[in-house]
Amino acid sequence: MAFSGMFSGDERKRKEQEMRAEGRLPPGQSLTLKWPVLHYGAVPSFDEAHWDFHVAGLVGQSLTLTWKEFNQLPRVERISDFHCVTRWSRFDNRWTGVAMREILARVKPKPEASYVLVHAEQGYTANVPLADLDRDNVLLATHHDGEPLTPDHGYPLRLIVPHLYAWKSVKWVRGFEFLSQDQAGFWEQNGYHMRGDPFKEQRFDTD
Ligand SMILES: Nc1nc2c(c(=O)[nH]1)N[C@H]1C(S)=C(S)[C@@H](COP(=O)(O)O)O[C@H]1N2
Ligand SMILES: [Mo]
Repeated sequence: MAFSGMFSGDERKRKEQEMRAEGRLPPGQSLTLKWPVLHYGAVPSFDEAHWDFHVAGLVGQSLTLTWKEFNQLPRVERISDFHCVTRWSRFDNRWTGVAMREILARVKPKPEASYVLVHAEQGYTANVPLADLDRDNVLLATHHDGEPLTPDHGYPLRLIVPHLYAWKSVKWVRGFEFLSQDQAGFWEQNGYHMRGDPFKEQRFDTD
C-alpha cells in the first residue's frame, strides 16, 4: 500500500480495461479515478431563505417546496456511472437523495408531457425526454459517497441522469418544466445533442 501512488496509472488502466470488458465504458471515453469539476460560470451560493424547488408546466399538480420540505421526502441510494462529453467517465458513484419517480408520482405529468426542461441557478437549463427521467436510477441527489455535495459539485441539490452525458446531470437544480415539445437547453442551443446517449456517442446535434 505504501507504494500505491506509484501504481495509480496502472490501476487506472486496469480498471479502464475492466469497465470496457463489462461494456460500461462508452466509446471514445476514458476512465478517471478523480472527480473533475466542470461547469459554465461561477459556483452559486446557497441561500435557503430564497431557495425553492418548483415544478410547473404540463403536470396535474404543480409543486413548490422549501429546502426543509424537500428534505422531508422519502430518500433512496443509487450507485451509477457518470460520463462527461469531454471524454471522461467516473464509475460507481454512490448518490443519495430523492428518486425522480417520487417527484413524478406527486406532480402527475399530463399525457401530452413528453419533454422536460431542467432549470438551475443562473439560468442554466438542460432538456431531457420525460422517458429518460422516468427511470429507477434517476434521482435528485443531495449526497455523494455519504457526504453532502460540495458547492462545486452542485450543493445543495443536483439531478443525476447516469445513462445520458453528464451535462444533463444539472447541478444547483431548482426545478422542472414539463413540455409537449422538446426545447433546447443551454448546451443544446450551442450545438449539443438533444438526448445525449453516451453509448451512441450522441455528442453533437449532428451525431
Ligand atoms: N448548473 C449546471 N450544471 C451542470 C453544468 C453546468 O455548467 N451548470 N455542467 C454539466 C457538465 S458538462 C458536467 S460534465 C457535469 C460535471 O459535474 P461535476 O462538476 O460534479 O463533475 O455537470 C453538469 N451540470
Ligand atoms: Mo460535461
